[in-house]
Amino acid sequence: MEAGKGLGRPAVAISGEVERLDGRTLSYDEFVERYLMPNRPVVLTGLMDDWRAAADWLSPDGRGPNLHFFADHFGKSVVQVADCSTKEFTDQKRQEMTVAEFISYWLKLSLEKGRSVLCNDESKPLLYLKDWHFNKEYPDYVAYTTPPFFTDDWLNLYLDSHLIHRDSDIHRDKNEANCADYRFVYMGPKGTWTPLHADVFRSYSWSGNVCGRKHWFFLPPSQCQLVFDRYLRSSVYSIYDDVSEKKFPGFRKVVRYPNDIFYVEDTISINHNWFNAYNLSWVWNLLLRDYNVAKEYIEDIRDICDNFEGLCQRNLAANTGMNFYDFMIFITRYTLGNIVQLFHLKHVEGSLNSSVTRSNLFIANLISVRSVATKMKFAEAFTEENINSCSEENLNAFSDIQKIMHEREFQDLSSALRMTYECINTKLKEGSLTEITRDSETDSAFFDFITSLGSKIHGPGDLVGLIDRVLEKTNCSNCNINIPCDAEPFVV
Ligand SMILES: O=C(O)CCC(=O)C(=O)O
Repeated sequence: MEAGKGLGRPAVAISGEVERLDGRTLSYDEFVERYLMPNRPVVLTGLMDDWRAAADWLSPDGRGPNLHFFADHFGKSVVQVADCSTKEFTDQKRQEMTVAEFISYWLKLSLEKGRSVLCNDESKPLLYLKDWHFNKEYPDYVAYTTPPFFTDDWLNLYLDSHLIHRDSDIHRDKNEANCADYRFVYMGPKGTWTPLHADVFRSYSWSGNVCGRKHWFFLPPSQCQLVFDRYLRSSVYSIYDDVSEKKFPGFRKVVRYPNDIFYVEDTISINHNWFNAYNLSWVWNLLLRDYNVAKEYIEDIRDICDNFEGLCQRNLAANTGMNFYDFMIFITRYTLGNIVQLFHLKHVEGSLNSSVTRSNLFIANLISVRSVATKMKFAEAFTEENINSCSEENLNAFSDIQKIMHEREFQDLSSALRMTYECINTKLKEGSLTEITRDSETDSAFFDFITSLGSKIHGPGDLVGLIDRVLEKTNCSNCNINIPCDAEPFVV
């Protein structure tokens, strides 16, 4: 979308094209520079040819979805299905059903003739299977491999080994399927759609269409305010709607829909949400914004609360999916994982200079965390008093470096990081992979190294100090690595 002019008010103009190119001809460096860092959308082709899903999930003539295949192989899975005809709060109304039930609905629908696509009969449900954690449920099937451009994915790498919440009262009901990961399958008949939104944690999103075509509308950050109500709480639901000017005073659209807008088709797609060094700050900015809203909401009961901060954090976890302590644990472990990798490059492979590109990735990560942790220092949740009254589970999970290093879940994260960056490195064509072997001598050298840096992290300030000491010890303090920490996320 682009800004339009005229009638004295800025308008959301639906026009413009997203760049399109062959992903096989793009290097990782170019991808970072041209798309990831400036936060620019792109269509990359040629990256799904060897996916098993691209063969199994299509009908024999290759034109539509192979619905029977889903019913036969995955029919018992219980999934979330949205009814695109029914709004519920700010989203579409959802229900649970089995894949077999959904496929049977879809097959019946396909038999109906003459359905208009965008002006569908609103009295009938129009069902869209969403947010299916397919990969988690069927890991052995290996439906696809994530293209290397999208593998620097801190969110899913972390969730493969860690729970997002530590607090027992939060994690009982929240850690389950919803937080299992952010790798999804979406599938729906033509006409299904998703309301205007910004993604979870303001993460990046990639989507691979296994079957059919979708239209995407992207709203650049500079235009975001045009789709919100005057309190910046809710946004326009559907860009096709007649939007009330009273409710959304900024919204006026100038429509120039692409010619092929009506040719959307039955689709199956794989969608991941992910964040990394280039957009970590968006996650913190969102948490801080939502925290302030949550706090303001209960400010009048502050005086009668035993643990006001704890209540704010619980509400934040419930509303946003993560709270400040969850995030602190996450960035601490990510930091330690990156330090482990740097250490190995230095001590096992001999010198950082022999693997400059790879070490730059780890250093860039540390610099990004440092920048965010610097902002976090000022949050009320991290005052001495509030840290001391946060739960043991939370405190232990970010404070005791030695203990963390010995945990199985941390070691799994660390190995996953190594494999990920080796894979990115291969894409960078830096040279052959060097196997990192763990032996007791290296382990003890590493523990000496980490102990020399300090053994406790009592909050974001200590994390900043730790990163500074690592950068100093590895002679990277003056590395010239470009991490834009404050680009803005897109609304989709
Ligand atoms: O594919 C869709 O319908 C929307 C997916 C989505 O919401 C996203 O990836 O952000």
